[in-house]
Amino acid sequence: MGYDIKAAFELSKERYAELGVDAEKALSTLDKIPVSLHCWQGDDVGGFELTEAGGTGGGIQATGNHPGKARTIAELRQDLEETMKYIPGPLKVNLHAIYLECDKPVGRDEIKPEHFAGWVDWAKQNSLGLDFNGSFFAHPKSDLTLSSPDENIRKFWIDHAIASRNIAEYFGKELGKRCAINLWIPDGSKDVPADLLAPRQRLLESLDTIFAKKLDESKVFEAMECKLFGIGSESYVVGSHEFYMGYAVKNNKGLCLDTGHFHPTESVADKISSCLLFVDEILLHLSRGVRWDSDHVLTLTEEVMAIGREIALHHERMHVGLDFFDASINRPTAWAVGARNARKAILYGLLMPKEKLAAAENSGNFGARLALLEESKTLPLGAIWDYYCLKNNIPASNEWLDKAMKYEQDVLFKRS
Ligand code: RNT
Ligand code: ZN
Repeated sequence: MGYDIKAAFELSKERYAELGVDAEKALSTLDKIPVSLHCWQGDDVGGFELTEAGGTGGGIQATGNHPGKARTIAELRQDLEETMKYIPGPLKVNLHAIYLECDKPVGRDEIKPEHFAGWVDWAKQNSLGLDFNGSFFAHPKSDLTLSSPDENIRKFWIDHAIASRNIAEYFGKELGKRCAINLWIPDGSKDVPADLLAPRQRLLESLDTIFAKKLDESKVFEAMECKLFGIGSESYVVGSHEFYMGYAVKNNKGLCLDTGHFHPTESVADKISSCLLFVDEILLHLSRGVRWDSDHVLTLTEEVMAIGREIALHHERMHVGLDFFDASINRPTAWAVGARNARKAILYGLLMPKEKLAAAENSGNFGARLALLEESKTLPLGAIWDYYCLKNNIPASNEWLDKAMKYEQDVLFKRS
């Protein structure tokens, strides 16, 4: 007889129950927390614009040339559909403006809902919500964008941002699922600028113009994403954490926290509770920083598990997205590993022995608190996870990988 996932779950459920944790309840909560799959892992952030071909720029290069990347939107959707067979629980798909469908070149300042109608149809067929991002990189005008001293360039990107908001609203209306729209710009400088203030003042004015028209907040959630540094913006980033935190608080907007965008010893898990005291909602870009790169595939680190605990507590005010791009390995595998880890981390959070921890803390017994936290790391999370996969008809453990490898042979390697 093979390994019995259901029997292992029943035993493990008891183990959690001893600590006052209801594993069934954790799974039903997990079913309410969507994870947004970022379309750009499928084609190394290339997009399908008919103009402006070239690298991504802005310090977000995907490195590697593993064969089989999606060459068309049809292939990208096919790969997403395959990947979604490996990930249990509700998903959304996060699009960038450069993933539009068009038969002739369309300026970024002229993109319209009609260029994304195919995505909406596809999302409807697959019961998915869609998220959105304006694309401010990989363009001849994207040296400085919303902070550019050149008024025409600034206007071009303001128009792009406004056009992107209209598309987000269209997604929210059409799909009946709120669309999270995020704004990230690559603006910064390699060396120390003489004037740190002026670009930020211009970005502030640009944002005020972009957000002048209010959108229906039941359809759209709007966030802005900071970064500590990028390749080519090592010394100065216009949209810093303080900039967007201030802007979001003052203007009632959302924040996007990308886990690769801070100093390596800063904890995004720790930031969440503070930010949520001052902004209504947070979007997460789950990513793995490795030295100077901020976009490795998400692994199940202690920091990601700590973020899972925060999501478990605040999921009604959080949007969970992924943001990494690895061109050196099988792309659906990268997606699935990252998405499964995001969900495992949330499950870990939902399975924390919260009441026992609180009791230890409230009685001042910090030794017990430490012991409980450490013991909870080796509770049978894997058995609960396997059962969650089984319940959702998703292959557990290495079985999904066999499927991914077969898909690679049968489909991806046949692409030239
Ligand atoms: C870049 C930001 C941004 C992008 C994507 C493509 O540093 O993280 O979110 O990765 O929008
Ligand atoms: Zn990001």
